[in-house]
Amino acid sequence: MIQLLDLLDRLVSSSAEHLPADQFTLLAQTAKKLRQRRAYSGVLIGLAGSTGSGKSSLLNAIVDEQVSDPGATRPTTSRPLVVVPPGVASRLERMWAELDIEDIVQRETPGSLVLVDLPDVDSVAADHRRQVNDLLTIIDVVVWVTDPEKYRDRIMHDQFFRRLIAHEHSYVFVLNQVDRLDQAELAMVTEDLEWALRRDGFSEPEVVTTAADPPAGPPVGVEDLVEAILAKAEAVGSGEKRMRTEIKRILGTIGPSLAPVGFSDRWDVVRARAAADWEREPHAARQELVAFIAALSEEAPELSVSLDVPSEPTADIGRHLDSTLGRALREGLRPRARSRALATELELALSEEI
Ligand SMILES: Nc1nc2c(ncn2[C@@H]2O[C@H](COP(=O)(O)OP(=O)(O)O)[C@@H](O)[C@H]2O)c(=O)[nH]1
Ligand SMILES: [Mg+2]
Repeated sequence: MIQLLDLLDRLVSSSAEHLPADQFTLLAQTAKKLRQRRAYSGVLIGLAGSTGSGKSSLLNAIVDEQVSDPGATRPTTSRPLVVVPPGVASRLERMWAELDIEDIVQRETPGSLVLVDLPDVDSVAADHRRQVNDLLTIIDVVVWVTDPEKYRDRIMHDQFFRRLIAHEHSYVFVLNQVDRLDQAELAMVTEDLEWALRRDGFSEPEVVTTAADPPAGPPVGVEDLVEAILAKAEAVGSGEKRMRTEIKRILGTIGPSLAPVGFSDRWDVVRARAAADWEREPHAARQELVAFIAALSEEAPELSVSLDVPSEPTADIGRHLDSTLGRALREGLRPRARSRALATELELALSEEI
């Protein structure tokens, strides 16, 4: 397990130079998260959504106790609160400190899951949004809570949902406060929400309907929600299995950017042709080299090599090209090759039995 994390860290270092920015961020986040999470093998559940949708009420209903202040006393919940089963609390302390989480409550939870009541995502403070985004990257299963008014909020769809589809399998969507809808409205709103999520890119959005804190009677739908959460937690798996799955997933994401471009063979051909053309048709030879650089740069965008060849006829142009352009291109492709070797090593380690 430590070996996997070390390899992953080395891959992060080597790929900073050449991976596209979004892929690099994802890779670095994954590595950081797995390091932060290594002391705790269980599954982290986060409740996310906008102010007043019912996150805190749902958390209370799930643990069957008032652990999180409902809206009336804390109109916008700006600080995350975690509910941790006593048995694992000490193992998580360091992680909470790293994440700046101070509100920690020890309670038994269904399936001994760790539950995080996230700050409201519609908070005006950029700091809160950033904290939600940071937390979302370390959470395994996100329970996204919405209500009959806010479910079509464009900010939620544009700023969060669209960007989250990379992790689509780890989401449970909750339509809360369904006590405020009649049967016909409930069917319509649920369908509408599912449609909007599909449009965002979720292929099979799972929507659970609840009333966490209805004006009369006990909560509705909370058992179904707990069941849905436990099923997702089971699918994510715990400990090393979860870590392996995440590493496989990130390797799959960055894989295409590490593909070899077959430089040596192609270079031999291009260089030989340019050298042959050099004296008779220097212009054509140049064009050939420029086209080759362009084609390579398309496949390996990290390359920033321009053509620098003598304008005067040169003896032994083949060797000259090798020691100038050829060397620059080979150097430019080296970080990718190093990352590819590390990715291969990781894949090998992952294929071994645990
Ligand atoms: N009618 C109704 N009100 C609810 C329900 N769930 C929560 N509320 C109320 O909505 C308000 C906001 O709830 P809260 O849990 O604090 O939302 P949060 O901001 O997402 O944490 C509170 O006054 C709750 O009592 C529900 O299912 N039905
Ligand atoms: Mg709240």
